[in-house]
Amino acid sequence: MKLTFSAASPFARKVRIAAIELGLIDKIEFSPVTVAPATQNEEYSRITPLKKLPVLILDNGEVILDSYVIVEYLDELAGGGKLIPSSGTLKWRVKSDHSLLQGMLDSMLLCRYEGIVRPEGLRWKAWSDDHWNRAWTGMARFEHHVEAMQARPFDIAQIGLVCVLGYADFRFPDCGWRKAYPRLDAFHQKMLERPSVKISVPPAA
Ligand SMILES: N[C@@H](CCC(=O)N[C@@H](CS)C(=O)NCC(=O)O)C(=O)O
Repeated sequence: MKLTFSAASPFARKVRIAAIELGLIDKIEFSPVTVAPATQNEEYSRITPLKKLPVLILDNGEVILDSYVIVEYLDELAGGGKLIPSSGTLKWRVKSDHSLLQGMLDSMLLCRYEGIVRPEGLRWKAWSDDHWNRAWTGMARFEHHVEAMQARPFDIAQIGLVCVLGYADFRFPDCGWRKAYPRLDAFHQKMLERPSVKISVPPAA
């Protein structure tokens, strides 16, 4: 199978960490792709009309998207219930935590695009402030229950949180999340002890 990939993408990082944790990394070929809003990539649009990465292209040509569904697919391939609990209260807690983190990442990415891709005269500060605030208040939510989260077996929500914090370091290095959220800082430090997390830290911007 092939994964469309960029080392800068927090969504692709999530899949990479999951694949390492599930012991499937050697079965995946990484295929570098460059995508950005307002830039055409016709070849990639034929693979996924959304023109977003990552997608997983199976050996039979079927395409699996998006990052959560890819992790779900890999989890099932590895026997099921490994990174996404298969039933009960924990399943819904983990999925719900992950949805919040996914939304936070979407908002952070929009802030990045607003600051880098959108022409200066067209930027809308109130809009990007609103999106940044969603990510920031999301971090506050996790600051309050990160210890309970960490007590669970390693799961997709913990991976999502690692990717949010890593992306904050990578694209918003002056945002001050470590000072504002010391428990998240401790969580992040601890997570960096995992080879899957450490090896996937985004390259220096
Ligand atoms: N919901 C998607 C989001 C993927 C996503 O937004 N990827 C970014 C790269 S980090 C992208 O492809 N952006 C290109 C664009 O929006 O034009 C997922 O979880 O896979």
